[in-house]
Amino acid sequence: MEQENHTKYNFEKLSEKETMIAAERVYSDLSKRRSIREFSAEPVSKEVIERLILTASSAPSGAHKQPWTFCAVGNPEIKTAIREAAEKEEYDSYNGRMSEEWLDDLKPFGTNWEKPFLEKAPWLIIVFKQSYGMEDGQKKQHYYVNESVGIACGFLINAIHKAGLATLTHTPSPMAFLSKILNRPSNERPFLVLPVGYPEKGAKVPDIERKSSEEVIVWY
Ligand code: IYR
Repeated sequence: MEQENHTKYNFEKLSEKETMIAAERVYSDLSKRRSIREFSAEPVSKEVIERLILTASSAPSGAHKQPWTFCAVGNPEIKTAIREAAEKEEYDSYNGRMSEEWLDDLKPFGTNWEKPFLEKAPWLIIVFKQSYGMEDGQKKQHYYVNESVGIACGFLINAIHKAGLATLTHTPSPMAFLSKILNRPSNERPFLVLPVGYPEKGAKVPDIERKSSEEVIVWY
């Protein structure tokens, strides 16, 4: 079926050899990415953050609704308010809300209720999912919202790494305080907090291993 609104896709085909080299390169580069919890206060320009968010927003989404809002917070007072509210929730989580098994699973990562990176990192990108759209006061349906926003966050994490910066997928729980502080409309729900910046000099990361191809792939 010919679709009138379709336009030619400019696809650049690589040779088989170039494809293998490219796949190896992307694996080697992305497998060096690590979640960072110790951020330096070194600034990152607004222009850089804008490019990273536009990359995230180029992700595929259900019916191309792009059901996301990225709040980029560089304002120190707002970062402080977010830190204080997040730590309040995290304190309760670490002291009663999380199960023994959960706390045990987190021991190797050395996490606790204190979240200094929420103030120190030059930017916090707070990702909101739009459960439905709002156009001229009318509710508009969105589709596969969690999948779409999850994919966009994957693009964002990749872009942050490729731009030579670091991040952390932070999920304070519950996250309703973010809607309040950032004054978001009721069709939006907080999805993920990503502090973005440079790692602190000498920052350490847990010594982890990743699952092998045998453990994660089933070939048919
Ligand atoms: N949200 C808490 C707890 C936490 C939970 C998981 I699962 C992690 O992988 C890491 C932390 C926190 O940010 O500390």
